[in-house]
Amino acid sequence: MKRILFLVSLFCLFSIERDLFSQEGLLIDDFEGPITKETVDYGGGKGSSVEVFVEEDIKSSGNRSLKVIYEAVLGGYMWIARGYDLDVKGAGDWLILPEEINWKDFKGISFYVYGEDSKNRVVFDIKDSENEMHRFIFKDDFSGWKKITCDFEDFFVRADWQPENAERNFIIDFPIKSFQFEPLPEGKGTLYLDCVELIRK
Ligand SMILES: [Ca+2]
Ligand SMILES: [Ca+2]
Repeated sequence: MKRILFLVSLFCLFSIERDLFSQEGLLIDDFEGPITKETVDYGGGKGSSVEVFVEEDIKSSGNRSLKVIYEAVLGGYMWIARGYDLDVKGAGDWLILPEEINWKDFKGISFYVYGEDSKNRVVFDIKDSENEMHRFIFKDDFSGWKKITCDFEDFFVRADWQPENAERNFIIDFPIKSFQFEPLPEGKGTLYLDCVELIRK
């Protein structure tokens, strides 16, 4: 019996491994688990607000996506983050740990967004190993799913704010520990996010 259990777990491990590595990218977050205040680090300030939900009908991969309903007002800010070393510890729920990734094999990060052609601009920030935030911006100027591709060389250092403990050297230091989305003011709407992958070189 023990032997069968061992073989079954081995098979499961190989299956997960195969799914993670079968595509041209490395899937790091598919939002398949629960979406709550305990699993997503999100919030807003100075008048801006955001709520997150599980979405089971509109999804790009797997069975679920992350639904975001937001209102970004002038002077306000918000964030929707997943990854490690965040205030919400349960947001550290990637499919693979940052330190287990061979970052030198990858040239960027991509994700799927279900847009509504709102023309709103949306930030995608990554936080590097020294807590420095690097920024990429895309525009919701499409309807339905679109793959957004961000090469690491296209990120710029976030100028408006950095964490107090950030070591600011203007370089993306690996491993990246977390990512976060922020619809920029002014705008309101709904976005769905799914399938965050690293892009192979
Ligand atoms: Ca998914
Ligand atoms: Ca850095």
